[in-house]
Amino acid sequence: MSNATDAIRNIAIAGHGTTGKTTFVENLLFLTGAIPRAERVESGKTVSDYTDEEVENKISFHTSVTHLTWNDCKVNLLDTPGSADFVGEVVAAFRTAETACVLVSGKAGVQIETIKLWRRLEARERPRVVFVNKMDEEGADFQRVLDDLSQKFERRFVPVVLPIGAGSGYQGVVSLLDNKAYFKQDGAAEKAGDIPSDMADAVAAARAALTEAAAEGDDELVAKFLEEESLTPEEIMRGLKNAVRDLKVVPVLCGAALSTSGLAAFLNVVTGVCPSPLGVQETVLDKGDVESKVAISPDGTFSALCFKTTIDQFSGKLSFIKVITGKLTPDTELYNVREEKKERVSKFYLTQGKKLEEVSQLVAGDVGVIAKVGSARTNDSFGTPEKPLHFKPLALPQPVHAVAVEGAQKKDEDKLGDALHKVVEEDLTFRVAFNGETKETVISGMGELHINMILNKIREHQKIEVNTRVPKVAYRETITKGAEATYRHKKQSGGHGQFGEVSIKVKPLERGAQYSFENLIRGMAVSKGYIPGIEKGLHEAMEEGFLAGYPAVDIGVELLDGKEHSVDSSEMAFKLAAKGALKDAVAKAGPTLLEPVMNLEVFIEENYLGDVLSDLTTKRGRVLGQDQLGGGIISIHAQVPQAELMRYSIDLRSITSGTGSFEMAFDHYSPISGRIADEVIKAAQAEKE
Ligand SMILES: Nc1nc2c(ncn2[C@@H]2O[C@H](COP(=O)(O)OP(=O)(O)O)[C@@H](O)[C@H]2O)c(=O)[nH]1
Ligand SMILES: [Mg+2]
Repeated sequence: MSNATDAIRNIAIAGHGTTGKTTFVENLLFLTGAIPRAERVESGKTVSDYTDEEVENKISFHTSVTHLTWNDCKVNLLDTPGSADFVGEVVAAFRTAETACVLVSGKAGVQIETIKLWRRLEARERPRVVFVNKMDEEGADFQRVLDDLSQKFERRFVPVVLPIGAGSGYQGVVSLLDNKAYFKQDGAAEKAGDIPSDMADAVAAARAALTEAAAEGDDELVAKFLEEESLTPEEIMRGLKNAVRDLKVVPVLCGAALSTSGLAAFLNVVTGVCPSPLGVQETVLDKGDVESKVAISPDGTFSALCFKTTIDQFSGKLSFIKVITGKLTPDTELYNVREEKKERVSKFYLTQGKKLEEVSQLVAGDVGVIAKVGSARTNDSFGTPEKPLHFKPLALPQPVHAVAVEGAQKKDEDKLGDALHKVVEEDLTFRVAFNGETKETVISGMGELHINMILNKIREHQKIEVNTRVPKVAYRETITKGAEATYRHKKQSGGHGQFGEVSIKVKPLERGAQYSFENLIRGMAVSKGYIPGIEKGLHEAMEEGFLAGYPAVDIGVELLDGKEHSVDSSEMAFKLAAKGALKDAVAKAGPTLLEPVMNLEVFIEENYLGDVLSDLTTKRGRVLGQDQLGGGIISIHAQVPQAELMRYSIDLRSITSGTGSFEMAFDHYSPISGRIADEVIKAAQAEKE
């Protein structure tokens, strides 16, 4: 096997849940002799679904990395999870692989997650191929799926294989690239043979279409094709390679992964048509966030990016890296660019699922694992102190599901905190935050499944009980009109008294402006030395809130006047006077609560539209628009108060029988009044008591 960068192919295997990705990878490993036999997902023994939670649930939660050899190329396969709960793992795979293979079911065609991951691939401008799987299932229809793809996505889809039969009559595929038929053999590799005679016309037509598409990948070939109306097989390969790299063409294949069918043709496309890492541009962030590019190349000093971290009970911390320039050898000094720290790394590995295979070098473009590198975190760049390249980190979507957690027993709190922070190191879509306002530890992630997986793992490994509840909403308080107040703080107790008087004016500021302070006192009414005390008092009052104990925002304060006493005045007295003045002024200024409002995008199948919309209405949502994404899939844009979305992951699942999914991000704060505000204030008072 060649170790050269141009002989590597990194392929992310992505698709809607249960389209057969894990089975596909398993059978590719089997076909190429990397494993002696292919296991079924249901057995819990596949190479790429190996964690306890995957074995137990029979679905993929993590991206796992496997590799095989075909046509003298090293092919790295990154098997990704299909569920939106684990999108972070998918994004990491898309960042790492030069090509994505999108699996769709021959029966179901394009599904909701297919659309969502396609959009991510478009944003990354990643070359891709489509594999139409499960051609052996009743109802599978290659042409229908092809039409479905063309209708939903603005790309040119070109078949490079044709199925022989479908459903129970499915026998294998015809490869248009080498003009051979590959017949499926149950439990064994496919058998090459002649193209069935009744398919001659269909094959000729498909081959002509493929030739035309390939020609367009290369100006020279276009000219030749126009003249001679044909290309040699080598020319077709070359043209197709360019067309795929430039996103002019998306090759479409098909097969039945479960019976190792269609996989040889797929691997021929991977090695012959899909781009190698060599020369692919990686984005580097220079100082001041200026972006520049570095080409993947075996030349130069070693640099790499960490795209995934796992913490294994036995092997400790494993950092998955992709080498960008140079190579990693046992002599390489590893330098963590973020930490500005040198690290030792004596051993590194290739992975075959959970199996680690020690290697003596990792060359540019390859992916592997370095073990027990203390400072390494996902998104870290490694290089040399002389040339510390900081590769652009993965951009991950915002968490959509949050719960408040606490140890069932007080003594478990520290253990829980440590365990949660470990997860953060592994998983960039998972966050832990202590909310000082609500006094809650809030964890958030990409869905209920994601959060439950994490908590179950902690419960099991740490042997602690963890309680969860719906988190409190981080409300804010503000005013709606201007007002003035004067407050005198005066105490006469024994010897020294306390005296300070402050007159202020408050006015509402623009949303998001937070706070402003202006000292308008002319003359000497208050000594300069007391002004910091006044400001402190105002700050404290803003933090403590006026209605329900939430921080006040978007209030401008003008200090109009004040009085001091030559003996009894102090910074403390002015602080208390300022606090009192602000409280009195706010009470006259139409105080109101603000609630966070989220931007929501919901993806659903058409038949659930009515139910989803009416649910959004009961959640006080404002629907901004709908997009027909084609083929009965709709996306809805809406703005909805966060208070109503705390359990949306669960609600949407039940409304859409598990098919819907959504993304959301904070948008703005909006005033609330009436019954809803009263309830928030009442709840806050009850909490206080
Ligand atoms: N009939 C049929 N079933 C398949 C095929 N490929 C996968 N499956 C089954 O589909 C189910 C989901 O497969 P899995 O590989 O876990 O899908 P993933 O969620 O995309 O990784 C399993 O029961 C597989 O055995 C196929 O080509 N034909
Ligand atoms: Mg899977």
